[in-house]
Amino acid sequence: MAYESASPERRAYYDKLTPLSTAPLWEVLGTIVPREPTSKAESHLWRYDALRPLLLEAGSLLTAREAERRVLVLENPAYVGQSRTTSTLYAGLQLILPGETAPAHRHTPSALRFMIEGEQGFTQVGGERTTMREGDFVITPPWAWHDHGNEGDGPVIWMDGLDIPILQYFESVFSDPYGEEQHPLSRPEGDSLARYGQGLLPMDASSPYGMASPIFNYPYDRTREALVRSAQGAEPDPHLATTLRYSNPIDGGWAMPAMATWMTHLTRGQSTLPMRSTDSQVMHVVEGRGTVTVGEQTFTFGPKDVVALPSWQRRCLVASEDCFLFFFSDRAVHEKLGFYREQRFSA
Ligand code: GTQ
Repeated sequence: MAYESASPERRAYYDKLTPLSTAPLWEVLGTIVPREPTSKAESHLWRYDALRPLLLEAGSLLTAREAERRVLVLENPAYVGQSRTTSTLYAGLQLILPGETAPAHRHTPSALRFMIEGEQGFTQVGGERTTMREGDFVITPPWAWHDHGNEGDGPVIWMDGLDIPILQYFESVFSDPYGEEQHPLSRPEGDSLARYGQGLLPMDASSPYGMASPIFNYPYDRTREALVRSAQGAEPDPHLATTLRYSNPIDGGWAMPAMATWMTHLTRGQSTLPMRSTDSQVMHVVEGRGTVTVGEQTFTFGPKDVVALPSWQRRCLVASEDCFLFFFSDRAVHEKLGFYREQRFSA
């Protein structure tokens, strides 16, 4: 029970507070205002080779329509049953089989898709379709209608990242089924990228999606080339290696309102010095192999694996092959609310 170490007099006093829904701060002050963050979340690696067959098995158990979204949630072992990958972030692996569609709906949480397998999957967001290819980073802004499908002949698999736990904390999750399989299209494919994704902007540019970027597919071939060229052009940062963040072209900020996203490139043999930050992160291995150390634990990762990195644990990377690593984190919220902190170590 609570207050076990308190003296009998104090406990008798606390017993009078409890029925009045009142509590003594001095018993819990160190816990609710600690000297530094201690995340309850565990660092964890999900191995794609182990999950892929199970995801495909779900494909024979139920249709995408039946499931609405056929997803295996990557649940942090510290939060079983809570659909959380870190304390604030949700990640899952979604499967769409050939010819299937996942029906149109919208919700207040933002979603990102990071494409893992298949070249003929598509998502339709707010009236525009984009074909999703491996390595593409795709955004579903808050309250935008979206449906997904697969026009290829093999399975389509991607990682979903959502800020559901953040909105749950604020008790502000709403959702809305469209009622039909697909929301109508109002623009040709590629329209957003042409208008906003070429270093050019419409004269009176404002995002149709509020605080989310008007680019909703950042294609991997461009991102990869930008990283390779950046690595050739300058020495890597000791802590960040070669990292480029996905930005909203309208204001230069993060591409999504609550979730920060970036990609890190390390060449074979390269490593980073340890650092820690208050944001929790999810790392998806796009290409390459290596190790990631989080606090006391070191995980060996390979292509398509996913790793949860809790807040304020020292982390560093070692690449045994050329690596391209996608990250999303709650850093955008930390920065907007003014409590982002990080610390970089020299060894
Ligand atoms: O694709 O709309 O993994 O609404 C969780 C909730 C995916 C989606 C998820 C969702 C979606």
